Amino acid sequence: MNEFERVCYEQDGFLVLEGFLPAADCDALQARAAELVAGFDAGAQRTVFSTRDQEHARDRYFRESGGDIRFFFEEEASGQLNKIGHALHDLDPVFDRVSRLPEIAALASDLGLAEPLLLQSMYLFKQPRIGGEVGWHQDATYLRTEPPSVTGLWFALDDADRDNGCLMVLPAMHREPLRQWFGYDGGELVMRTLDTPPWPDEEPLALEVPRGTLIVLHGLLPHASAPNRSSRQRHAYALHLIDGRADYPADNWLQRPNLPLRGFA
Ligand SMILES: O=C(O)CCC(=O)C(=O)O
Repeated sequence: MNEFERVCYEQDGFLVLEGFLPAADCDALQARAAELVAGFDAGAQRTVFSTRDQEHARDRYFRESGGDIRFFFEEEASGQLNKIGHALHDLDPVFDRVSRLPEIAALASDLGLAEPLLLQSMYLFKQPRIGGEVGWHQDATYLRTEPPSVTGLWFALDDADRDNGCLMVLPAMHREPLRQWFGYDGGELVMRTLDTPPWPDEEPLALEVPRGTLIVLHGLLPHASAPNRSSRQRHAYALHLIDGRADYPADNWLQRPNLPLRGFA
């Protein structure tokens, strides 16, 4: 990251780095995701979820996904995958290798993460005509440290544009406070509103980017994506980093009791 990029990131709360991830690595992630999907028994999982305490099983499957590789379906299209998460980067050798490329480690250091930890990874499918929208949110809602440090790295594995649901951002809005918080209150997962004013009436910016682009997202920057209305898939890989110097409260939804967090080493 050069000085100009650093200033842009500080001003805007996001940074677009075209050509960051080589085509061979995009290919490797897509091929590996396809293998993981081929090995996943969706029928068996549906059986688990169709028991009497379906909600309970589904909830537990999500709660424990922070330290595992789990498969999540589209809400409005049964049987269609939405994403795989949330510890691909530690449990799968291909995702581990790409997530810990020296170029990513160098970028994390440039971003000011003195003790970077790879907290969460997601393979996002956004299937043709099926992939649903992702509503406006700040990543710090889901991954909170004190002080805030979460930083999103979003890799386009396909060309992304308005038609297939590219990322959208509200530039410079990372200076706004955290609006919502999602985590444990006692044993329950809750969404809590912290700050009520609506988002300022700004035109969102659609980040149309070619395959291999890395978009860096400040943890407080509001972002979203529209449904995929095209006949083209829009796969992406998202990695979320935190700084090990910050406190990671035990009421965050993502907990990894059996899988210690690792950096780039
Ligand atoms: O890929 C998307 O559509 C949204 C991803 C996202 O919000 C994230 O990685 O934090």
